[in-house]
Parts: sequence; C-alpha cells; structure tokens
Amino acid sequence: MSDKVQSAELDAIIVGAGFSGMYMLYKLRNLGLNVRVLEAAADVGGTWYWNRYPGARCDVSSVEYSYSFSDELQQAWSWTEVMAGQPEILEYAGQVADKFDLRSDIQFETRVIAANYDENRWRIETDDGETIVTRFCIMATGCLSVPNTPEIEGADNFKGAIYHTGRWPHEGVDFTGVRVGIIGTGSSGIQAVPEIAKEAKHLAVFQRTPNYTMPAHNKPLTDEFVKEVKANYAGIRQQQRASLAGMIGYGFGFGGVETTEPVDSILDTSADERVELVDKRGFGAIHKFVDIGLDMDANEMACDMYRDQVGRIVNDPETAEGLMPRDYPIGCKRPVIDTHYYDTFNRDNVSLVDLRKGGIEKITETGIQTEQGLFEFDALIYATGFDAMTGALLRMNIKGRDGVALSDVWESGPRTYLGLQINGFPNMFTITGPGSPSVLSNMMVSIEQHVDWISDCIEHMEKNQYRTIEATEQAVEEWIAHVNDVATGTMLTAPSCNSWYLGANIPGKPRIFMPYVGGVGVYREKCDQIASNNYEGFQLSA
Ligand code: NA7
Repeated sequence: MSDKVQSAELDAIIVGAGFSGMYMLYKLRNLGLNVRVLEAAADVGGTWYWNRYPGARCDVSSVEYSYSFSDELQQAWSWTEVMAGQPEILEYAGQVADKFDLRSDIQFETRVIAANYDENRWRIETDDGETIVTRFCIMATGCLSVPNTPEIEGADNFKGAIYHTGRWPHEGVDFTGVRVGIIGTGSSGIQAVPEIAKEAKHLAVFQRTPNYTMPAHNKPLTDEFVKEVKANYAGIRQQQRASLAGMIGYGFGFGGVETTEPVDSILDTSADERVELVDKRGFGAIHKFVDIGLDMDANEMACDMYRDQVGRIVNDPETAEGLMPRDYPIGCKRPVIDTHYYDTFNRDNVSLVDLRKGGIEKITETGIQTEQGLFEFDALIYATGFDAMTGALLRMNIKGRDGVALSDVWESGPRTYLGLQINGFPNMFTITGPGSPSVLSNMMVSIEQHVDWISDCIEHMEKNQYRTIEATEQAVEEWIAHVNDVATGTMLTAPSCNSWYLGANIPGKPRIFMPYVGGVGVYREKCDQIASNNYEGFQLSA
C-alpha cells in the first residue's frame, strides 16, 4: 500500500480479531454500521492464534468457553474434551469466522501504530502506511497479547534456537534429541514442560517462583454428555452470566471426577484430619474449604496441605522442596491447571533449576549462567508471560482529546470507567479493559457482555443522534476507588503476591490491582443499571 493512504470515513474500527473483535464485528454489522477490523496476525483467534506451544489448553470447561450469542452455532459445534486444547479452540474460531463470513471485513497482517482523536473523529494509522478515519474506535486487543521477554544480559549471544510460548512457530517444533532450557513456571511453562519432556534429550526448568497448580483431570467428552449440554444450554448460559467468575464448572464433574463446593472452615480442622484429607483427595483436598481466600492463616494451612502433596509425588526430596511454593498465598495468582506436571520431575531427562538458590546472571552462547553454575542446552524457551491488560493499549500510541497521550493518563496505572471507557478518549471503548472482571472470569462471558453493552450503547447513540460518548473524570475516579475497595483484604492484593494482575511481573510497571473482583453477575447488573439510567457517568453529546 502506498504511503499515507487516506481511507473514506468509517463508522467503526475494531482493533483485534480474537473472540472479542470477531463478535464486535458481528454485532456492529448487524446495526448496519460500516466497520473494519484491523488484526496483526494472518488469521482470527487472538491469543489462541499465537499461543501454540505444546500442551496449551484452556482452563475453563470447553462447553462454557464458547460463544452463546447464536444458538445455531452452539448446537452445531461439538467440543471433544472437558477442557479444550489450543488447536480445537483455534479451529472453533476459524469456523465461527466462516459461518458469519467475518474475514471479509478483517484486514489481516495490519498493525495499528497510532490512534489520534481530533474533531470528533479517530485517525488510525497502520504499519502499512494507511490512515483510517472513524467515528468509533473499539479496542479488542486482548489482556494477554504482548509477550514479556525479560531483559537478561547476553540474551542476543545465545547461538541455539530461541522461542517464546506466546509466539510459538506455526509449523511446530520437534525437540527430539534436543537439550532444552525453559525459563518460567507460570501457566504456559507448567503446561509446556510435561509435553516437551516427552521429546527432549534433556529439559532444564529455570524456576524463579514455584507455582500452585492443580491437576486438570481432562478427558474426552462422550456424545451423550454433549447432547445433554446442548439440551440445557439456555440454562447453563443463564447461570454463567449470573455467576461470580462467568463459569459454573459444567463438565468438570463429568465422568466421576469429584468436585466439591467449598463449605467447611479449614481453621476448624486438626493437623491429623488435614493429612488424612490429603491421603484421600490429593490436591483436591483444599477445595473443601471456604475460608482460604480471605483468612491468611487459613490460607497458610491450605498451602501446607498443598506442599504435603507435592512431596508425595516428587521422588527426589531436594527437587520436591524446590517445587514447593512458599511465602505467598495460594490463589493470589491466576490458578494454573496442569497434566502430570509434578510427575514430570521424576523423569531422568528433566531437572529443576531452583533460581531461589542462585539467580540468572547472564545468557551465554551455549546456555544460562547462574550463580549456581552454567547450564548448557541447544534451545531456549521463554515462558515468561505477558505485559498483561495494559500492554497492548499502551504500545499503540493512543492520543485522546487535546493530544493527551494514554501513556501519560495511565502513568500511575490504568484509569477507566467500568473497564469500558477512559476520560479524555471519547468514542473509544476497551473490551474487557482493566477495571472489568476480564481475566478473573471466563473471558467468553465477559467478552460477550462488553460487546453487547457497547453495541447497545452505539445503537442508543444512533437513535438519539448523539455524536460522542465519554466517561466523566468523576465516574472514573469513583470506579477506580470501588475496584480497589473490593480487592483490598483479599489474597489477591496480599503484599507478598507478585502477580500479573498487579503488574508485578513487569519491572517498573505501577503496582495496581487491575481487574474487577466484584463478580461477573454483580458487574453485569451495574453496567445494565448505568445504561438504563441514561448512561450515568458518561457524557453524551450531540
Ligand atoms: P506468567 O504467569 O506471568 O508466568 C511467567 C513465568 O516466567 C513466571 O514463572 C515468572 O516468574 C517467570 N519469569 C518472568 N521473568 C523472569 C526472569 N527474568 N527470570 C526468571 N523467570 C522469569 O505467564 P504465563 O504465560 O505462564 O501465563 C499467563 C497467563 O496465560 C496465565 O495466567 C493464564 O491465564 C494464561 P515469577 O513468578 O515472576 O517469579
């Protein structure tokens, strides 16, 4: 495309063609708007397009991690496992795009490099030199879309192959006979380790902080179960929308896996009772207790039970000790779900490098130099996570009214009203933005709720001939205070917790709890109430 091509004015630009961008496109098209999606990847799928590392799997039950907006779609598609793997989810995204002919309005391999608001319009600049003028700009840029590669001295010197779990090669990687080093034991590392260990000659796992992870108990679904789900979808969806986290665990109990509603207080149990419970139920034992999320003494007891079970699985006592999380509460980071993670450390070709005993000093031509010595390998994998929730938005060079940069407004942390809008940035919406339940929930439910809300809002503006909508500063101020209030005192904001919810994984990022912990059902009611109060907290202008 030639330099600085200026397109005709559109009604809306959507940035991103993951599940939020795809559904937003569907809705705005139905409103009769002239809309285009800009997407950096070569196809739809968002996070599931990029995260193709071995073992990548969703931690929400497949029958719930799917669109509900089209009954025809949910009746036509059949999930094959309790928790879907990445290839199946990406195939689902592709089929949705086919079914609703979405690709015809998506411009692939196009990255937004700037967005400027001027005279009631957004001017969107892309990396191929195009400037698109649009009335609405909707950021469907995902919460986990900017991979974090830590700056480690000598990183460029490594002579072998380098991968990041969040940018995995599409053709896959064969690790047969290869010595592999992997940095990071978050969800990505924990899912990838057991799979890579099956192929690699040797796998060294560089762990800075051991994680709490629970067995997935994943298994194939039967035709009978899928039929039952389809017959009950209306009720399942209703329950999801009203729930705390956008999910009810439908399918987790499928095939006899015991699921327990937490009811008891761990503080009322004796040490012997707790050991007996671990004997019987392994990691699942702690699900019984209702008080570990709020009471830090209760939480520490649960951590003890957890460590007990790690010690029972991992044969080598030093490795077991290295894998035991200490010094931060269980549940303060996003729960990880794994398949044979701890068993993998009983293999002869897998070793744990516990960086608490001596950290990484530098990367050399042949491996990683730590304070404990040099570890050599042929391939290096970064499983080091993402600049979560704000990363994609802050990298886009967004300037609102009077040329004010988003990076300045968010210098001390994200400031939104409902995670949907930002004061000073009229007609820009963020789907599952910071300040909304987003990553604390089943993303599909939160995505659909935001997309429906935005679409209804735009329809309301069209009908009433409003040109712009903008969150007021007071509404932003009050919402942030509320987001902080509900998170305070929970394990999520414990001073010992260094989660990406708090931005603590990125050096220099302000430590602010970003998602809204009040619950998906409660949040939905608030959003609906605000809309029916003539968009209270928003300024609508003709
Ligand atoms: P996470 O959960 O952010 O995990 C990243 C891991 O990388 C974590 O173990 C980090 O250790 C580790 N890390 C990051 N930087 C370094 C350096 N410099 N040295 C050593 N280790 C490092 O990302 P994931 O991709 O696993 O998962 C993200 C989400 O995707 C997940 O929650 C699911 O929702 C899906 P740390 O704990 O910071 O000490």
